[in-house]
Amino acid sequence: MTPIRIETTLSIVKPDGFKKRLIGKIIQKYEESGLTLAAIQRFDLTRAKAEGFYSVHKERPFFPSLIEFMTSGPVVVMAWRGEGAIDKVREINGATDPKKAAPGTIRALWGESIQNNIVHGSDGSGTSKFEVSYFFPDLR
Ligand code: IDP
Ligand code: MG
Repeated sequence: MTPIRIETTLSIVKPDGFKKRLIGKIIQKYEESGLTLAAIQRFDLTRAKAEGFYSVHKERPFFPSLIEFMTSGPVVVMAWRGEGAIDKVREINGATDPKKAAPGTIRALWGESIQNNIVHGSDGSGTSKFEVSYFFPDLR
């Protein structure tokens, strides 16, 4: 039997998702997948906070625009916990580009562009640890 791996991963409802009032629908999708909410908070990200979060992308051409976008309105940051939580959240979110995202995923349903794609999800166990503690340093 494969051992059960309980993970905690970070999801963000980005400013486009917040403006479209999708918070409830997004939470419902994660809950229906069996994941459990471990932390949630609304933030108005400062430029510095957004830049630190996306620092792996700082040399990419889209970085300035991404920071503009992420600071354009409130976000809702959540930690979700459960078996295989990292992959589950990324599956529910769908591919980065909404046009390439599988039908029924959050990005396919509501995303408008490769940048304005409604949600974030951590991409691995290293990044999830960094990202969860970046927003929820006291979570255990
Ligand atoms: P991910 O969110 O699916 O993990 P990443 O490649 O890590 O995708 O990119 C982080 C975020 O940067 C994306 O979710 C999206 O908002 C934005 N982004 C990624 N690639 C592009 C691009 O080519 N043009 C504009 N924005 C992009
Ligand atoms: Mg990523």
